Amino acid sequence: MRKIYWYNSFTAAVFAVTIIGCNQSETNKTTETDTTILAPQKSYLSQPLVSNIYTADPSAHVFNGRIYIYPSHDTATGTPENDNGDHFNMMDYHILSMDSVGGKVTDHGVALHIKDIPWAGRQLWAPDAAYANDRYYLYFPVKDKQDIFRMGVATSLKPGGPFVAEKEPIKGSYSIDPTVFKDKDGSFYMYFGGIWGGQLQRWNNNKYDSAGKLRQANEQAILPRIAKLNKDMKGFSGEVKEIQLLDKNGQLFTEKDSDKRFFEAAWMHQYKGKYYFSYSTGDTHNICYAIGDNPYGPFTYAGIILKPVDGWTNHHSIIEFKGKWFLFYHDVQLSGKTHLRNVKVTELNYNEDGSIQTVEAFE
Ligand code: FUB
Repeated sequence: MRKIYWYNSFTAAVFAVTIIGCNQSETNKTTETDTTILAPQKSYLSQPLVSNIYTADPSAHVFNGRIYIYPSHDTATGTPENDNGDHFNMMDYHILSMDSVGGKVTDHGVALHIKDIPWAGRQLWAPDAAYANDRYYLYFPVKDKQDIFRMGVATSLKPGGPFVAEKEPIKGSYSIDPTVFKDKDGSFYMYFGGIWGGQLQRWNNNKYDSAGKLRQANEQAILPRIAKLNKDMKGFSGEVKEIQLLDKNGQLFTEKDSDKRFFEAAWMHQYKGKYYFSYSTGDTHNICYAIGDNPYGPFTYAGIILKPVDGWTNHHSIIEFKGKWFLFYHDVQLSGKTHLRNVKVTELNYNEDGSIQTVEAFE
C-alpha cells in the first residue's frame, strides 16, 4: 500500500469527533490523537458489524451453521504512514461470529497474538480460516524477523479460537492475503499475493529479490498465486503457481489495466459449478471477479463486484448462507482513517447468466 490519501472528495469535510465505542485497551495503545474525519452527508449502504474494535479484511465462513468472520484487527499504534503500509501495524486477531446476518455479533476475544508466533516480526495482516481434520486452521500473513512477509498457520478445536501457531512459517510461502478454498473433491488450495506493501513484486519464479520492481505500464501485470495444501493443512503440496487472469479477448492484463488487474485480497467461491476468483485492484479500489472452470484457472475477467468504498483499501469475502449470498467488506466509516477500518456485510445477487450484480458502497 502507498499513496495514503482520501480518494473520496467528500471527506474534505472535516469533523473532529471522538472515536465511537473504541474499547479501553485499544485507546491505551493509541499514541496519535483520537480525533477523526467523518463524512456526515454520505449515506452508507450498510453499517459496521462491530464498533468496540476496528476490524478489516473480513474472511467469512459458515461453520456449524453459524457465520464466523476472520478479520484483521486494526490498531492505532501511532506508526507513521508510509508507502509500505507500515501504519497497518496489527498485533493480534479477534474472531467475530453471528447466527444470522443482522443478528447479534459476538467478539471471541484475542484469538492469536503476535507475541505467540515465534518467527513473527511485525504486521499481522489479512487472515483466513478453514476446517479439516476435526480442527480449525487460521492462516495469516506476517513479516518475519527479516521483514519479509510469510504465511503462518495456527490451529484450534474451536472456530472462535484461541489458536496456537506453528513454530515456523509455511515452507515456500510469501507475500500476503491468503485465502483457503475447499474444492468439491475435498482438496484445499491457498490463493495469495499482494503487490506494493504486500511484496509480491519481489517474487519471480518463487525466488526472492529484494530489489524486485513493480511493472511498467506496458508490461504484463503481476499475477496472483495458488498452492495446493497438504492433507495436514500446514504445508504446500508442490510448487506455488501463478494464476492467469485474462481479459475478454483471452489476453493477460498489462499493468496499465489497473482498474482490472490483480493487486491483493484474493477470494474464491463456486457458483453453479464455475469457479469465481475475486480480488482487489488496489490503487483503483475495485473488487473485481473472473470466472474459470477449475481451481487453477485461467480465469476470464467478468466485472466489478464492489465499487470503491470509503477508505483506500478494498477487501472482501463471499459466502452462501441459508440460500442467500453475502458480501463481506470493510470501509472507514467509524474512524475516517485508512488504517482503522470496520467490517460490514451486504447481500450479493447474481443475474440469470451467472454474472454478479455490482454493489455500490453508498446509497
Ligand atoms: O490489512 C492490511 C492490508 O490492507 C491487507 O492485507 C490488504 O488486503 C489491505 O486490505
